[in-house]
Amino acid sequence: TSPAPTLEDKFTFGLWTFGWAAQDQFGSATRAHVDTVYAVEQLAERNVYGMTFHDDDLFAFGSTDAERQAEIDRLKGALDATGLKIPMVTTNLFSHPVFKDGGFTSNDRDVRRFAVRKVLRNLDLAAELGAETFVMWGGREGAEYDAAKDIQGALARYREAVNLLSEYVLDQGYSLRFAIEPKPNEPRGDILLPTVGHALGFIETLEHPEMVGLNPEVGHEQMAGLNFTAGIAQALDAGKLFHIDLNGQRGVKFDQDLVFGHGDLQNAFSLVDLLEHGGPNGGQAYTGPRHFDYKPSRTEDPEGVWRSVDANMRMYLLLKERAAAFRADPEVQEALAASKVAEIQQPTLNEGEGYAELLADRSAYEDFDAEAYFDGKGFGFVRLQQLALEHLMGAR
Ligand code: ASC
Ligand code: MN
Ligand code: MN
Ligand code: MN
Repeated sequence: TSPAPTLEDKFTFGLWTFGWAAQDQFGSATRAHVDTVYAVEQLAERNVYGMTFHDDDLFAFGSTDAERQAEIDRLKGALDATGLKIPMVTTNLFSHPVFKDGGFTSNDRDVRRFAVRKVLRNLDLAAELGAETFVMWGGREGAEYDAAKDIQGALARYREAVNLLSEYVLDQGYSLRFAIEPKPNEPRGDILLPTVGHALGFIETLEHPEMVGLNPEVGHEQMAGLNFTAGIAQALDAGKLFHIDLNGQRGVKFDQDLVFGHGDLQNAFSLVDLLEHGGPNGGQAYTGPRHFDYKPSRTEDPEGVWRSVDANMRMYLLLKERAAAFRADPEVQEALAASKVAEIQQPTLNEGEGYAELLADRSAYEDFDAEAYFDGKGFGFVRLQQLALEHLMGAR
């Protein structure tokens, strides 16, 4: 099968992904800078829906107003010519040395004021380009040393910044929502809001929690040893999956940013099933952009880079086909029923029942024979998982 991307798939890529020149901690760049207009043309040719960027991806930090505007105008020209969209914009508060101890949460107050101003300026640009989502990845918001950072103070400053930005968006009448991107570590030893769960808790402390959701990244949760699909299900349950960063990661190690599906393939399969179908019982699905935040490996030349762009979309579409086949298989439906996967949808209490009625129900406790109940019978989860993997492998 050869599924081909369409605009309805809503695939999007960061300018910094295929644009990465592949410099790393141990070696210099292996590829040249990718021109923005050329990139927009390449994406549009592939039926990619949109592109995203950090301010500093589009115009170098420290650009004059004229240089900045020239790059914005070149981008706009390319968007007009191709129809490509900019659904998300984000701010670089991590590359310049001034942000070495963070942006919103640097111990240095002048740095914090500069960081907030940099974001305010970028919000105007995001709104001008019609973006719906404004991502905040706080890569430098953190510490290496417990003695060096007042975490409660840093969270208070993070909150202060997001509250101010929310107020600005409301006052300007922009239709932007914020999406916080968790990451446990790298580049800092420990990053604030390290997982989906930490960020969900923080959002509830904000002045405008309704304006702030999440941009979880596959590899970032997996770096913490967590099940990404399960975290996404909780984000959907909370109504907070505003955006998503798809990529690949193999286990608990440095952030690999591999092509989507080139890491934990099983988890990628269950993720696509969740995003497309809302999980086994047709719960909340995801309708936003399928955004790839990966890095073409340092070994790749320009042709390899564009192949890796295609690979992300192809992996998603192949997994989508496999997930649909899994759901449609009568044997899977039978196995799901045998495993009582739908029974989780049934409330534990009867209609109108409270604890008094439950306490009065002798069949629930006094007459419930826990020893005899299953009488040696299991749930059959392994059979179900085997069926899932056989579909994933194209064996059914
Ligand atoms: C982002 C984002 C990340 C980082 C990383 C920068 O905006 O989502 O994960 O920046 O891609 O290299
Ligand atoms: Mn307000
Ligand atoms: Mn990453
Ligand atoms: Mn990301």
